[in-house]
Amino acid sequence: MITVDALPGPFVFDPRRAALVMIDMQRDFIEPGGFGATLGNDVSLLAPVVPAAVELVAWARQRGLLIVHTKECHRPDLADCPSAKRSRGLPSLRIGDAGPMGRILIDGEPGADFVAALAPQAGDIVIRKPGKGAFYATDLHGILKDHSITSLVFGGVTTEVCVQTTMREANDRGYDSLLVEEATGSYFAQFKQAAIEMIRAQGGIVGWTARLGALREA
Ligand code: C5J
Repeated sequence: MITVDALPGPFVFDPRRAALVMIDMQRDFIEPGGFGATLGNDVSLLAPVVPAAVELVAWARQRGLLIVHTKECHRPDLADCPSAKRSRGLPSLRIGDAGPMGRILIDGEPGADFVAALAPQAGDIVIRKPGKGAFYATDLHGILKDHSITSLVFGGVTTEVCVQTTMREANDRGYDSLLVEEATGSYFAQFKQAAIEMIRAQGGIVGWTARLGALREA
């Protein structure tokens, strides 16, 4: 068993029954010209997440955790993109429009791919998801069950949108979840902080949070 010094208390898990879920570390969210930028966000704010996420993936590989990478993306024909999602707000480009990294948030386009430092390796699981939560309209729960996974370690972007949504979905499905603070990020520092506090409040109502250093020492 591995014990991580976490909040609101120790996070104890069996690495053979744990998976790292790295949420949406895609060029569309982290690099200029993608989905995040079209919404008016300063994507450079997410740059520090990349080296921390790389360290978290290496940590998880070394301990034998199953590695899962999710990507928020849609079919080229947009059949899995609700019109409410596509039409919302005033982005400079909408989902499916052609941008500097190909069509925005479309599976197979360069922008929807993972940042180079976090490219999946052989044996990793890749989940394509049309929603914010990684359990919605995907095979994730079945795959985790097939691997007898009961504990999840999370990193990725953005903290208060796809990461928190997926942690809440995981919580309702019976998983124990830990969010690693440096390995997640938001375009809004205050939303990241609020999400971290919401997750671990009330005795860990959604799960646990820990610093990367605590995992190194675990
Ligand atoms: C967003 C995500 N923020 N991956 N997606 O739209 O958090």
